[in-house]
Amino acid sequence: MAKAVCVLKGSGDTCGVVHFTQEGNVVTVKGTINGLTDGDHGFHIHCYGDNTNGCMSAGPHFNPHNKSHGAPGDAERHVGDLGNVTAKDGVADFVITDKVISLEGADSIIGRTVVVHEKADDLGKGGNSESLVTGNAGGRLACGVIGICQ
Ligand SMILES: [Cu+2]
Ligand SMILES: [Zn+2]
Repeated sequence: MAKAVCVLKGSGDTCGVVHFTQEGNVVTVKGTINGLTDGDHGFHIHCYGDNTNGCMSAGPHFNPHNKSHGAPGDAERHVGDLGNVTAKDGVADFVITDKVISLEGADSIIGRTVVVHEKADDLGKGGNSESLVTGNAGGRLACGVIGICQ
């Protein structure tokens, strides 16, 4: 079973850890993120495993098939579109399963970056052009590069 991990850090108080495990084509994403305002926060895999200029260097959403931004369950989505995580009392504790991201092959997310955002991801339904690119999820609170783990 393939496994990966990501430690999220940012310039503010937001931090967390996300674990990825893959069995067949199903990837389970299990994480805890602290220091969030209550409610939904966009949660994506961004293209580059580059944090040299903080979370901005991670580039846009991981999109190897040149699609528009969408919800995790949509056919039209970026590979990196994992929707939102929801915080309560400052903490988001979540388990997501997804068949579009992978820990191997052309759609592998290894060496790319997890980003948690300031605002909710509108899942491509915001009615403006930015919605189809970023989901209007706003600033990047914390991020980390996804690495192989034991
Ligand atoms: Cu993002
Ligand atoms: Zn996207």
